[in-house]
Amino acid sequence: MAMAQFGATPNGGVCRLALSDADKAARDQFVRWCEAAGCAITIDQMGNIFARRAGKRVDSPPVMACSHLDSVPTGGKFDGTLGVLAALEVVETLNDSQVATDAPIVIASWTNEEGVRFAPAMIASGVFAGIFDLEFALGRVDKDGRNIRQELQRIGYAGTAECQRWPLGAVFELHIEQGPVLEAAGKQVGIVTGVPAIRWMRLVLEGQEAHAGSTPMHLRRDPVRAAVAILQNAYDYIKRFLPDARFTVGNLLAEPGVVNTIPGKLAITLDVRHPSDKVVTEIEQWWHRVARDNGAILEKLWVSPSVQFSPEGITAVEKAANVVGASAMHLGSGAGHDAVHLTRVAPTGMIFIPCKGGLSHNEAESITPQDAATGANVLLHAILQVAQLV
Ligand code: HGY
Ligand code: MN
Ligand code: MN
Repeated sequence: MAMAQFGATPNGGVCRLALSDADKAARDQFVRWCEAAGCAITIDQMGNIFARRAGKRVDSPPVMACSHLDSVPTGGKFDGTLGVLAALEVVETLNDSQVATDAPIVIASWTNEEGVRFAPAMIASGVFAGIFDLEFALGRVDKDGRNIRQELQRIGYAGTAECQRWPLGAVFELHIEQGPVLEAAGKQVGIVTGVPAIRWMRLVLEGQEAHAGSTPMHLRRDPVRAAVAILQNAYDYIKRFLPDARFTVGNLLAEPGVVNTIPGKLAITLDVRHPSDKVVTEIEQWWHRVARDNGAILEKLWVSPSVQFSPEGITAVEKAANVVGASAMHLGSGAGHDAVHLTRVAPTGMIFIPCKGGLSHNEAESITPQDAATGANVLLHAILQVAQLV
């Protein structure tokens, strides 16, 4: 709740866009709390924050608990933040209990998980895992043309540590489910099995700017009119891939965007998801045909392949849920997470707790303290299984 003051919105949510002043304030607070808990702080070239609690055996690869502090513009208090602060809570609990682990424990807060200011999402955990090139990532710009490199320098998080993978015993991420499944099933914990394939694209329809009053309807090249038919077809088309497909138009931008000028340009963002890479590729091909048939441009903003977490990661979470005595179920994630990239470099497990009404990316996002504690306890015991080698 204290972290939610950074970027707090009047409706009780947070707007903490990556590398904004609010993100900086949250980062600074997080670093202060970690230092107070005795952690050593490292910042890497992508501004990722690592807080390390020493282990008895310096040669053991650390166990990581991670998530993100950045949010979408009308985000909730818990998306990402829960996982970062629960990891800190684990460290503080071990400190209070004077428990020394064999392996070090590292808390990681990844830069720009959301990808809404700088596309694509999860870009910094992607550089760490070797999915994205550092220069590509540092050069990504926001709508005002500012890039990640400049913004990291501006907020004082342009770290010098190499942003690249290092040995990890295991990685765990606690996150709210952001969907309705756990709440409907009355389960306290989700043992996450995987994350769907995700494609972000932008369809750009060209028209001709002209006067809204003096241009007869049959003499117009109106991209909005073309978009109406396209979107109707798109919502019909996606039905054949239900119940697992997801299709979202998050932003429609008409330019010049004024009431009395027929738009010369209409840009439509497309977020397509499905557990099967093949299906998402088929849907993407459909959009390429739509672009071709309408003389439009289809930009590809992000390709994230479908991911299944490793049996080791899933089993570690299952065992931890048993130790805690939490009611649990396996489920797939609808949202993308940094764990998607980390599972490529270490055994990775994700833990979900319910959120009210399954609502997220909404200022009303909420969880109960009991669920937060259960999730943190499962995170603690998942970490201990790996960090406590004996
Ligand atoms: O888009 C996602 O799934 C995540 O919230 N970045
Ligand atoms: Mn998240
Ligand atoms: Mn999110």
